[in-house]
This record gives sequence, C-alpha cells and structure tokens, in this order.
Amino acid sequence: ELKALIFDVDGTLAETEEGHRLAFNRAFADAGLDWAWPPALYAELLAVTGGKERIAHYIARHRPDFTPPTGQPLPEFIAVLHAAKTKHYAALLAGGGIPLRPGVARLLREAKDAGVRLAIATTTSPENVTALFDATMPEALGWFEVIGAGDAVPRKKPAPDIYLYVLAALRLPPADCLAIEDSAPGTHAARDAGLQVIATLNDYTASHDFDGAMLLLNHLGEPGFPFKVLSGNANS
Ligand code: XBP
Ligand code: MG
Repeated sequence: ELKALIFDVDGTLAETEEGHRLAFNRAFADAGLDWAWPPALYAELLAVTGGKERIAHYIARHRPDFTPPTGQPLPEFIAVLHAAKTKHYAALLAGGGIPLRPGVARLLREAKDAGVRLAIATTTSPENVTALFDATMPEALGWFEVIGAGDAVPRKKPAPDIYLYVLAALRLPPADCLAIEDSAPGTHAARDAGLQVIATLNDYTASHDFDGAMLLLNHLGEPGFPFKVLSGNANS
C-alpha cells in the first residue's frame, strides 16, 4: 500500500541544474578563479553528487596542481567557495526563473489531499530546498514531514544513505513508499534502499542508466504538456 512519496529535488521538482551551474561559475569568478564549467563538462561532473564533492572532484581531475591562493586547507577553501555558490543559487531562485516541473504541484496537492505522506531525499542543502519552495510554492514546504538533505548523511547518492535516513524518519518500510527521481545516481540510491522508483528524465539525465526504475516518464503529467511514457517495467 502506498503510504508516502519521497521526492528528489534537483532535476525532479524543477530543472535546477542550469541554475546550479551558473551559481558555481559566479562563485568561481568572484573568487578570482579562471574556472568555468560549460554545460558539456557540467553534465559529466553531475556524476559526482553534492556541490562540495563536485568541486573537489573537478580540482583532482582537471586542476591537479591547484593550491588555494588564500593559504587555507583545501577542504576549507572548498567549503567557503561552496557557501558563496549557495548564495548565488538562492539569488537565482529568488529571481523567479526556475519553475516547478509539469505535474509536480498537481501531484503534491493530490497526494496531500489523499493522505499520502510526503518527504524529500536530496543531496543539495536544506537552504536550497527552502529557497526553491519559497520561490515556487511556499505553502507546500510544510507538507513535507521529512526533509533529508545535504550533509545529513556522510555518503551522498548513489549511496542509499539519504533514502534510508528518510525511511527511518518516516518509520516506514520501503515497500510502502515510492521514490521520484531524475538521474542515475538518484535512481540507484533509491533502488539500493529497497524502493520502487519512477524517474522523470530531463536533458542532463536522458542518457543515464536507470536500472532499478519501474517507469521512465518525460514528466509527471499536467494538462498542456504532452505526456510520454519512455519505458516501463512494473516488475523490475
Ligand atoms: C543533485 C546534486 C547537487 C546539485 C548541487 O543531485 O548533485 O549537488 O547539483 O547542489 P540529486 P549543492 O538531484 O540526485 O540529489 O551544490 O547544494 O550540493
Ligand atoms: Mg536529481
């Protein structure tokens, strides 16, 4: 019996990754770094979830000789840089440029009215979740019983930790819940926590490996937006 829906945030509730990408680039420029992440590189970097982890991976892979000009230890430098990125991202959201994806507001309302419990499992920070709802659907933030976000668990997606954390907080077995995701790391995290997964694809994730998802959709469905089932396997 379905008792709860657990939503990913980035790419699932809204197409936020272009906003994240811009915010990273603005923070780099502010810090006087000549780093810039174009969309093709960012698509690759998305394999590493979590902004701080993504910056650390970029440095290791693409700037191996980098040392912080501030003299700070690298993890501290990355944390400060990432905090600046979060400020830019919040400003982008507050500007109103990033709407919820088709069907998200409808499904949240219908689930709430039907008594289906709501939760969030994301690698982004709790501030970013709040900023997204403040800008799009402020009344819905309080509908989520559990917001599992960011550094609440040590290992980010594709590790199942954040989903296990949310399931424990909901006090529900995975069989009573459904995860809504948009990417390979998110789908694998939910799968490995024992959850059924529906994935709504987007430009950054369409070519990902969705092993473990029972259904792939172009979005959650809303009048005026052509709806497509991209693949379905209810037994997987
Ligand atoms: C989203 C992410 C996040 C965002 C950036 O993955 O990987 O890192 O890109 O957010 P998912 P922060 O949708 O699977 O949770 O910079 O706040 O970490
Ligand atoms: Mg996502």
